[in-house]
Amino acid sequence: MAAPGENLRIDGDRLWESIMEMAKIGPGVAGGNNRQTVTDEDGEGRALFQSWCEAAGCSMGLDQMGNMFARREGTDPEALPVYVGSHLDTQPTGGKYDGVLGVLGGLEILRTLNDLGIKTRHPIVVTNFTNEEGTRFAPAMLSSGVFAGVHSQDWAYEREDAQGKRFGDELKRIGWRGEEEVGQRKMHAFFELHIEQGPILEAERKDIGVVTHGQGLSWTQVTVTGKESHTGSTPMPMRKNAGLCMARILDKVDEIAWSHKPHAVGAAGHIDIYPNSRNVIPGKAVFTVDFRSPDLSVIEDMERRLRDEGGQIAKDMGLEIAFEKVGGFDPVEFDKTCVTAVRDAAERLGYSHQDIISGAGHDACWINQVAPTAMIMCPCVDGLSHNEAEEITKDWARAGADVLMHAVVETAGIVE
Ligand code: HGY
Ligand code: MN
Ligand code: MN
Repeated sequence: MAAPGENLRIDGDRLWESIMEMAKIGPGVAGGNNRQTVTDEDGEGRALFQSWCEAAGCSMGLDQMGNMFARREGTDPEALPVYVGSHLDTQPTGGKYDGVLGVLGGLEILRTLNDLGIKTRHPIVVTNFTNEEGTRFAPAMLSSGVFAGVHSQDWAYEREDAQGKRFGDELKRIGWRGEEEVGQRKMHAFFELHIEQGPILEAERKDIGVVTHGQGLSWTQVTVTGKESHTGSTPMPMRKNAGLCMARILDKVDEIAWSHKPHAVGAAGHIDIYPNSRNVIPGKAVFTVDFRSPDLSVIEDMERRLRDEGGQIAKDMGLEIAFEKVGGFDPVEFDKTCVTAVRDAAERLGYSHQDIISGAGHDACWINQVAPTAMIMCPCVDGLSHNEAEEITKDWARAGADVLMHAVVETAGIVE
């Protein structure tokens, strides 16, 4: 005799169609997406998501960071809701699935429960967190961080993009700043479905990643100041080349990360050189070093070596250097009960699965500080993400959303 809901499965075609529909908003130039946070495209994507949620009978909450909360009522209005979601904003050369799979996977749960007339005791709330990517406004996971009390809202509103625009102004400009105070909502649990963004699950031929931990992240913005001068007439010994200093430090970053192999990683994705003119020795370089590891002591060692050894490189070249911590979070261990619900769901549904540590940061990493939290991952082709060529299969999406639904519904409690 099947247990209640044991044969519950989502509609994989409907989920896939919704993902493809969302992908039409803020298209990239190579088949992916450029739907950066609090841009007009982000606003359009939000409107589409809201229309789908309302069509599914949800009420929509919106807080002062633009976080969206689509609520499906439970039979016990006093019961704390089970939250499920991720983010709809993308990288400038992002894929169609990063974040979107988790938000629309949550919506697909509600659509399936509606189709089958299934009631749950706890309400279920599907969530879109604003600015998970941190590409336009650092840091990443900005709004889930405010929700979890890690950042103040005022500080978040003051974040500026490369054009000097403030996050708070842009959120208001696109019309998605709600009135609800951020972080007042209490959660019974939170689940996030996300593509792995790495190669492990595909290589191991596993449908499902049961995410037990998230590695920690550190973003240090480095500013090197030299002296602009003519690339032709300035003798080599007289040069104060900020670009060369940055290059030597980035080589050092690579060496530092390798010194903690196999798990630590390090690189700089954001690099600005000034004045960036073909015949001017760069007078200034500003870049963000991204270090990650599952081990906090390793992150701290990498940060220390960057400041010590990077500082020495600048000193030896006679240049000024400044370091500013602009983002980060400690390694995360997810809630064992929620993780078990994920693992049991994969087992029950007959999907191959393995435990995994998340290499990327996610909103769940902050929400884990205020509610029992777990994540589900699906593979992605060649482990590629933050690239317009990011790809998953419909079967992987379906499997991930099936497991998400079982973990959420089991936690929310089916009412016959
Ligand atoms: O940076 C991250 O890990 C996430 O993709 N924002
Ligand atoms: Mn993401
Ligand atoms: Mn991402």
